[in-house]
Amino acid sequence: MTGKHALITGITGQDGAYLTRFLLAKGYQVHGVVARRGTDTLWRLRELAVLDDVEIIDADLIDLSSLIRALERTKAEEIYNLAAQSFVATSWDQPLLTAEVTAVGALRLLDAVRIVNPKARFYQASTSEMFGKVGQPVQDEQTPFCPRSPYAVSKLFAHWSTVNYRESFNMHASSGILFNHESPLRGIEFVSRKITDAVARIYLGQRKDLRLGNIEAHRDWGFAGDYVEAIWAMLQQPEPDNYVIATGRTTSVSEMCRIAFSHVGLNYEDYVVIDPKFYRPAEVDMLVGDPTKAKMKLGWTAKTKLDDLIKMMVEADLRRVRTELGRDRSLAGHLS
Ligand code: NDP
Ligand code: GDR
Repeated sequence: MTGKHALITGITGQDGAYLTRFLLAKGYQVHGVVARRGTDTLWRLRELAVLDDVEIIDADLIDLSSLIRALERTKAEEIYNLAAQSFVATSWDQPLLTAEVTAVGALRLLDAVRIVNPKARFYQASTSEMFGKVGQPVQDEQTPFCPRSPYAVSKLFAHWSTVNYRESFNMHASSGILFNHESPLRGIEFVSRKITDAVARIYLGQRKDLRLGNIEAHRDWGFAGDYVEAIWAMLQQPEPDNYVIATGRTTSVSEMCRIAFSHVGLNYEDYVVIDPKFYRPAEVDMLVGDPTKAKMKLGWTAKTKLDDLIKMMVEADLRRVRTELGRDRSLAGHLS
């Protein structure tokens, strides 16, 4: 048990929830930055049964003084910057908000760490989207960046800011270049969860079809529960660095549909409808990462196979939809 204090921004997101559970199991005291919202954003922490074990701190990546107060109060030795406007499609509709949170927000937090405790260890959630229009078939830490969305441009700013603070101020600031990772806690707007939720609803008679954009896009998909272990391992290294975290395999969106629908005995081609509304102004066609450095230096490899991940997600969505239907039926019973 470490007894260390960790501060997580983006604790209410998918990775925040898994990282919280992982750090608590290691004996950390976990503090989470939560931005003020009109709706309840704590459902993932509840679902993993960790909400009661963390300290929630009201702060926002847009507000420097709130970040300074959070760092002063928690005296965190490890800071994980997971917060972002993280949905690529939205970044074309809200490019300035995306830059403010995802790019400048990371710099604000780096600067707050520099002011409060420059000896603390810092993790930046970088992304394979920074590779964008890729120049080489498999991407590693040396691959040139070519971002294709306001989101990716913002993440690249945050990545270079992390490297710059490492080099300028000798801070232990690491950047994890993570490829796509999914789970039953994935937001419904991302394609994997959109598919598994639709599979559950179609199978249970709640929906007739699933409308998607470019199903020929390929991604290197892993399980979020595995990826947070790599995030933690980066901050345990003697020196800060950049690491690609990936499975090394790429799969198309259409193949993901095939796996998900076949889990309930359906053929995806009978249900998937292509809707140009979901095409992006500029697409990242194909990503596949080379995680060799992570294996050599962190001892990390992706454990969960894509088939098992998709089955886990379909099963979770079937449970959710059945619960929803049960609730609706009992409400209808009360009203009749
Ligand atoms: P999510 O979208 O699930 O979570 C994003 C988090 O950021 C949420 O907790 C959100 O809070 C928080 N947030 C948004 N704006 C602010 C703000 N202004 N101040 C404070 N918090 C804010 O993302 P994931 O968990 O999937 O990803 C975690 C990080 O890793 C993100 O930075 C993402 O860009 C990056 N990444 C993700 C990958 C993936 O495949 N999942 C791959 C590579 C990188 P709220 O709940 O209130 O909206
Ligand atoms: P991505 O994930 O953009 O890679 O970013 P997303 O699941 O949104 O898209 C993956 C691919 O699927 C194609 N696609 C669709 N996507 C969505 N969301 N909805 C659709 O209907 C649809 N149809 C086809 C997309 O065009 C794309 O090619 C995720 C986020 O978590 C980022 O924060 C993170 O940095 C990267 O992964 C790595």
